[in-house]
Amino acid sequence: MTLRVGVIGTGAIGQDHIRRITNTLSGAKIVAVADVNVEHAHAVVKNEKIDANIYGNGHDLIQAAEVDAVLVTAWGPAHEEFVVASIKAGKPVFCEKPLAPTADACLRIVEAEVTHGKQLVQVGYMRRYDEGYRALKKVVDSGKIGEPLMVHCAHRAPSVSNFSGDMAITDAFVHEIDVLRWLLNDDYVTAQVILPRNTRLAGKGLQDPHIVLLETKKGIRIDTEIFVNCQYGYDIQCQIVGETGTANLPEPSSVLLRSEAKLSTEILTDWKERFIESYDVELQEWIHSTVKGEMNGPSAWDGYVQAVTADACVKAKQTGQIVPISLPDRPAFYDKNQFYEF
Ligand code: NAI
Ligand code: NAD
Ligand code: ISE
Repeated sequence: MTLRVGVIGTGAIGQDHIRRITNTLSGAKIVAVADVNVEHAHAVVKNEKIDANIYGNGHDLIQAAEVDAVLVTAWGPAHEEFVVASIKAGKPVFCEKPLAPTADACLRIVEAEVTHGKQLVQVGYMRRYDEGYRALKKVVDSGKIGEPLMVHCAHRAPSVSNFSGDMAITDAFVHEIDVLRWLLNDDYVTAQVILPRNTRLAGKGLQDPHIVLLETKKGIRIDTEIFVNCQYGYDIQCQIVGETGTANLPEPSSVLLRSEAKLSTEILTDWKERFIESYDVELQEWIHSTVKGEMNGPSAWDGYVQAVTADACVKAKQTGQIVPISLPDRPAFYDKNQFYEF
């Protein structure tokens, strides 16, 4: 069976996902696209040479008979209405991160899914599908470095033209929030944010970098530098310090170059390239499991936990305080795929 997918939001990542489903992956085809900017949707369909119906409204796409499953790649504030409408229509929905910009909105999605009674939502946290993170998780789970005690991370991007407010936390750091709780099989209990000297290269009124300190239920301490105008590259670092050793996220493979009296390796500059294989694996697994009627990836509950944690980080930044993070009990509905082992 070929999964017939409708895409809502034909911006940067929407186009990327359309391309990978059309040209790289198997088992699915794009049959419909929608964007608030309809001309843009027309241009994407034309440029990508796909045979897809174009809708001016995401809700019409969700209701369309030719659409089996929905891919939401609109900007964050539009996610909730489309995810909830997909659930109500009984259609599987892959939603790009963040599931929604606020914890309340994520909780409404969780409630809609639990009420519907079948898991239909997957959130686009692709780092769980990254070969490097999966290798790191294997090492941690094997006990080779003993119990994890501390984690040191960095999330660096060369520059971000579209960031405002606290998006360094709510748009970029959310990837660490998700992947670290998966990696450690743990949840967070407190957040603290330290603001270093500001770079002169941040946008007007924006803080950059940030240091975020998270504490987990097991007492693991995580420090992350988020530096989204670092200029030199898109550089994701993660080191786990355990009782008997340390484990580092592997660097992306790169040619070791001896030239012009230098020994060097390239540093990637674009997030699309850094995690290109993870996006492919993530969507391929989503296609396969959706066709089988299963849902195995990051769930709406994971999206909710990420949003609660991000809210606490933003509050910690605003107040300078250590902010407690409290979550309601996870509905049993989500037990099956909690930290699903790949
Ligand atoms: P974008 O701004 O390039 O594209 C968003 C598109 O959605 C635009 O074409 C816009 O017109 C459309 N749109 C917005 N509201 C809409 C609505 N109500 N109905 C229909 N279309 C609507 O944004 P980008 O960078 O593609 O990001 C989209 C989503 O993907 C965001 O949630 C972002 O966080 C996520 N993302 C995830 C990444 C990842 O690594 N997983 C990387 C980049 C983005
Ligand atoms: P973008 O601005 O390039 O594209 C967003 C698109 O959505 C635009 O074309 C816009 O017109 C459209 N849109 C907005 N509201 C809409 C609506 N109500 N109905 C239909 N279309 C609507 O943004 P982007 O960079 O593609 O990011 C989109 C989403 O993907 C965001 O949630 C972002 O966080 C996420 N994202 C995830 C990753 C990742 O690594 N997983 C990377 C980039 C972006
Ligand atoms: C973007 O929205 C993403 O999700 C990328 O993966 C992230 O690392 C980048 O900094 C964000 O802008």
